Amino acid sequence: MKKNKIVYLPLAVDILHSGHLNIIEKAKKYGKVVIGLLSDKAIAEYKDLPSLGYSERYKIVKSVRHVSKIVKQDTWDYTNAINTIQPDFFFHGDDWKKGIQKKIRDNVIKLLKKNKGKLIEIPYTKNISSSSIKFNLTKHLTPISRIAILKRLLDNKKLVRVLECHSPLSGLIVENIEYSRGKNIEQFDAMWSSSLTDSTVKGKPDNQSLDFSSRFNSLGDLLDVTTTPLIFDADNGGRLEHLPFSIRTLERLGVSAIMIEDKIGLKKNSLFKDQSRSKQDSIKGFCKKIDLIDKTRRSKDFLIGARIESFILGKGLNDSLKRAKAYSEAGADIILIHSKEKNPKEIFTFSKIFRKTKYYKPLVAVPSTYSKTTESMLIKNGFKIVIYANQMLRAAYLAMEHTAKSILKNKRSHEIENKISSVSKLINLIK
Ligand code: SPV
Ligand code: MG
Repeated sequence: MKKNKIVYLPLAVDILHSGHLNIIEKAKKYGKVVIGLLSDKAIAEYKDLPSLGYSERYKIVKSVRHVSKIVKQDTWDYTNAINTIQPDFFFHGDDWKKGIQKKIRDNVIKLLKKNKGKLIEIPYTKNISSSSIKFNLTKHLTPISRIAILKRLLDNKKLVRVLECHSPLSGLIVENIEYSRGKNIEQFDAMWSSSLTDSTVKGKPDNQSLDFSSRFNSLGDLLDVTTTPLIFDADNGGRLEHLPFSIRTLERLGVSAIMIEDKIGLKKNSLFKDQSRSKQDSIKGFCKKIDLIDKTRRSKDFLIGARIESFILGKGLNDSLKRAKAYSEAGADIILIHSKEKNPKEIFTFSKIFRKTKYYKPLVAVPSTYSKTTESMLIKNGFKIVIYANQMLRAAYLAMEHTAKSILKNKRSHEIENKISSVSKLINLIK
């Protein structure tokens, strides 16, 4: 080790492996090793949340032999670290020369030059990575560790992106689908188990004809083959006496959150135009349900979602704000402000006021009718969760209808073959 020289080495260390130890070993030859440990928030900007939170990763890295110091690296911009630490050497993998990290690299070179530091790039090791280890580990995820993921996502992501799943197959799609935007890989963070699409799959109306036991059965099948966290749409939660049993089942299955809506009587889907026979629960009545869930849940990682139907029922802003305050005080962890307007004006006005109060809880939007609203608009207007509540089933329904018609029309399946999945793709998915 060279005396008095400082080496800065930014790392995520999702899972500590020999690749990290090799780099640290190398860095030590140049001087005192200072690790810039990326925070959960910084990691979540580009990748999945790390399996272990910052404080756990901190403890692990601190115990590594040649690490002299750890500083929190809360962004991917190293300006602050370089200016304050003034490292003689800056270590980084050589996989950042292209793509969106290139800009960050150029900035590091510029800053190092000013401080007379030197950049040392280490060849990227392909055979070992936290991601591949993590892939193997997630196969052994327990329901308890699965429940906690949603809360961590909420703490560390700008927006938690949720898509409806109505079957294990749709769950596998939601879990595996990716979109590359530069170096950034976009994915869905969680699944929504919708009363509307669960009912539709069974050919029943969305009015609680489909009881919880049959929904829980299907849910078990979905959770068996996926690892993504799930939010369960529990309508109004059902009878108070039955609620604790539902909570037990949901927690045992590994569900991360229950969403209950403040309606009573025979339920009708909120997107129906005519809501004249739908009634809203009293604030007191609904708070009782929230309180009961709070007392029943075994872990605070299992989140309580309160869904306000005031806009759906034409009650307006003041009623929705009054309810949000009460539900938040009663123990709701997240608040869904529902709307069936064509634009998000009313929910944005709600958010603008509610987020300034001390009762603020992360807000959920369901942009089914106001589907032009982008995720960046939701973030700008204070929303933390977006639920795309029914699109997977709507897509499947249309495709199936189209296929059935084509076979009838052409008296063979040839004409539709290039519009439907190959059999081998299906076989590969489930092998
Ligand atoms: C669902 O998906 O079942 C919902 C959302 O409850 S909505 O259909 O908009 O009421
Ligand atoms: Mg529903």
